[in-house]
Amino acid sequence: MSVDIFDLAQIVDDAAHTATAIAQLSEKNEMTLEEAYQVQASSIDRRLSRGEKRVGMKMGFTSRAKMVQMGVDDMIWGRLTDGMLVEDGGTISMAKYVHPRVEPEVAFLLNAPLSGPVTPMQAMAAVEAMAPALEIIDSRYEAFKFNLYDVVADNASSSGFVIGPWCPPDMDLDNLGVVMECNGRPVQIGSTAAILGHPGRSLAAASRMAAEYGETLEAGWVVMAGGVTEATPLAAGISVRNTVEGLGSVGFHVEA
Ligand code: OOG
Ligand code: MG
Repeated sequence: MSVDIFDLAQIVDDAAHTATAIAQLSEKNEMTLEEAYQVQASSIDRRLSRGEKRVGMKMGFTSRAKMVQMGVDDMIWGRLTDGMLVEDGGTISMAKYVHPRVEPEVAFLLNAPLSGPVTPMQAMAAVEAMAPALEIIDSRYEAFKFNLYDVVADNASSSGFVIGPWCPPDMDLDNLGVVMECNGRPVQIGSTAAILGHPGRSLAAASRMAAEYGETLEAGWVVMAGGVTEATPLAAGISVRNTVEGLGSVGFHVEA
């Protein structure tokens, strides 16, 4: 039996919108990867019809640490809207999330479109600026448990993203130290090398993978390269900061 894309899109969108955990879609629905991306696209259409704007794309499972933590071995991607943007230095409320986690990332700002298979060098040539970033992920599934199809349908757990100061793309990203602190204590430490050896490879993969579903990365879009380390659970009272060597830092605060 084939799955009802619109029904499933409504289920994941309602779960995100009302911060309510749901059972894994895969328990009752056998989805193909293509159908899972269709559910994702349709759930984002619901957000766009509520007035949100598409502003970019995020990559997932581009580091070994993330694959191991979540038990998924394939790279995935999700769609970013302006409704997910959290201001650098801003505050989020736990009430708006199911069970949020945070992970240190780097973000790219594009000044030219990217479409289809490109080399990391070609991908980096479309980069206007890069920034230290934090991603707030919040799987809508109970206990933060999912398989590949579930997580793709759930927009790759996208929930919030925070972008630090944009820097010109003249630093080599192949091995920059990354330290994520909670209330001043380092909780995750890594290197940008954890992202496929160089985050430019994640950007190239984003261009290739989006094209498989007919999408072009547009000039002006933000692309999140993926978590450098595993994610850390959030709780009220925590202030998070991610510092990327040479790029600066970005942070936010969590309240009840
Ligand atoms: C899925 C999203 C993965 C990343 O950076 O690897 C991701 C999840 O872990 O819930 O955002
Ligand atoms: Mg991420």
